[in-house]
Amino acid sequence: MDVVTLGETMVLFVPTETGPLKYIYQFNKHIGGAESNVAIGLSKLGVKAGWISKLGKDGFGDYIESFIRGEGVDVSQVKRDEEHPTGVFFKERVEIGESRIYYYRKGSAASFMDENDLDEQYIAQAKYLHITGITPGLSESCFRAVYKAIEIAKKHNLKIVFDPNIRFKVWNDKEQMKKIILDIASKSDILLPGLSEAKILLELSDEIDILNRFLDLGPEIVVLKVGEDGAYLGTREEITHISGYKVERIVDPIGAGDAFAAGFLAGLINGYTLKDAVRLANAAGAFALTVKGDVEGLPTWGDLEAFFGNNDGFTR
Ligand code: KDG
Repeated sequence: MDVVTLGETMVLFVPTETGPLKYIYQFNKHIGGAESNVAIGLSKLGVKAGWISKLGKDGFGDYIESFIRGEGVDVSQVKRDEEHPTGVFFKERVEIGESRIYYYRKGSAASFMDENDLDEQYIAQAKYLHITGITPGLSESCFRAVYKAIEIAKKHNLKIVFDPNIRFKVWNDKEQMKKIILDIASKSDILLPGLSEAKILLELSDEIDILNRFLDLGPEIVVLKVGEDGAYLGTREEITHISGYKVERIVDPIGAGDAFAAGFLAGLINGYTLKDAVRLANAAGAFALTVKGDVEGLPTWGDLEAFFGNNDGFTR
């Protein structure tokens, strides 16, 4: 395994039409979970990825497990819980403004994950541990699982990749959320915050100040995502802005950060320079904006080659 990740994945119901949920009668079934989105994105780019989680022993759990396995991700570390259900969430698609999300995940099987669900040897053989700020907010036992995973990663010299992924709805206390997310950021090697969450976490607004403050916390690489303007890459040596790609019709921005993480890590694992890995990440993020679900837009190498104009133009 090149990358191991852990977190909750839920069944995602996407309305067939836009408008308030009150008036929506039909939904399409998808899956969504930041960490498995990244694992699927990596697998589509030929990177060996494993996802650690817990699902209910129910039809939704069967669906999620077989979908993720079908995308080539290793699911050998996914446990099934007889007593607690698989979580679900709904998107509300609007014509004006951003999609909203409604969770039905309290007491889900995944929220009962704990440190004993981690197999040290499984994590030890990977090169990167990918985690997000969602999992420690799910429950006290998930919090312990994340910190145990960090401890194992440090012991076995894995690089820790952390996406803060602020989700206010999973936290009871916002100050506690900030404290925990900043603490995990300080333990990570690669930090991938979005601009709006960085502003919340650091109470700063200037991109360069944000990058410097995050670098001071400890990570060797910080990539600050700034939407269609691309990203800022920060290391101890330099801070560079790398332009993004404009998408004519954004269908749904949710999941773009996960595609970005997958593109960036796939770039690093394939020996790209940091700047080129960010370019790849920007492109992968742009692909994710074009679909209603979280994972269906994640690109393959073929998609990226066509996007960068490296193919011969013959598609049939
Ligand atoms: O990044 C996309 C995620 O927000 C979505 O898949 C659901 O994992 C999810 C969450 O907890 O919000």
